Amino acid sequence: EMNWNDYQSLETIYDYMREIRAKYPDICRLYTIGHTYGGRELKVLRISENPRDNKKIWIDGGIHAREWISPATVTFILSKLMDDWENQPKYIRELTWYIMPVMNPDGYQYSRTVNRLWRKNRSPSTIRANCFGVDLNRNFDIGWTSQGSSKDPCSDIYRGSAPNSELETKAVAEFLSKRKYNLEAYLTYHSYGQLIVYPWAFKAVKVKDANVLQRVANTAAERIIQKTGTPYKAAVTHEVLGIAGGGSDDWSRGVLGVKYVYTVELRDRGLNGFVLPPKYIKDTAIEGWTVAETVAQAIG
Ligand code: 0X9
Ligand code: ZN
Repeated sequence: EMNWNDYQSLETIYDYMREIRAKYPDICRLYTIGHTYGGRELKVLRISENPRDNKKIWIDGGIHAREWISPATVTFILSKLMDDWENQPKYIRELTWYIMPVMNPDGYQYSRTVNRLWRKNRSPSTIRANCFGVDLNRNFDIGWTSQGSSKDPCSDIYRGSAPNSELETKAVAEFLSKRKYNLEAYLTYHSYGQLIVYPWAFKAVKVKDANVLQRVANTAAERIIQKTGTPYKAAVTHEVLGIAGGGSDDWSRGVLGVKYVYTVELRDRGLNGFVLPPKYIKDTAIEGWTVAETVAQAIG
């Protein structure tokens, strides 16, 4: 039932994760790491031949509800890994992969059924009766009060009542905190802009090894051009997107100490924006997979 000719429902995505788990029970483990305000499961699939010793890579999508190309890309990455696991290069098979296609299932469902351009989750505000949702990418516990987020619950970039106030943020932060040993990469897929960006976002400073992160991102961008012809720009986050606190990327670098941290802004550059037509899913997903491959190779 899963395919990349169209955007899929949460149910289809979760069924696909279960299907992969059933097909490769020896190397897959399916976690429910928590539930949303709406009672939906938060699901993560682990792929590993050696969970005890492997270096780890985390990949998530769907932090923002309307960015449908993100869950589509992350499930595509899952398919690229699992359709031919035995023939993957060593640098892929010797990693432990954690894959979470939809971090914000309540928002995704709401965007699919009620309001296409919804961004946040769907938790109700206690201080503003008619306003819903927190921007999960402003709710992580780093630079939470810095600029680029809002304390107004009606805002699209509402940071929440406190860091980790949201069930989704809390579940991911707790899950990853327990697994930070050997966690070498954190990749998070968004749209749009065709960017590969790395910390920091919460302050106008580069990380010490920014040259390494820039070089790996450049390599990914060059490979993407070769494969699909689409230009991606590699850069420091605050320089191209402005300062914003509370992001999952900064949190994984600043709090967990993960080295290879990237936010990938997938297609396009604004022509269709968040409403990317389904005919572009496959090539865009190949671009997302190319970033993951390149980072996996860099971890070595
Ligand atoms: O603003 C965001 O959260 C991301 N852009 S989007 O249009 N997909 O909403 C960019 C995230 C960059 N990283 C941080 N701001 N920490
Ligand atoms: Zn986003």
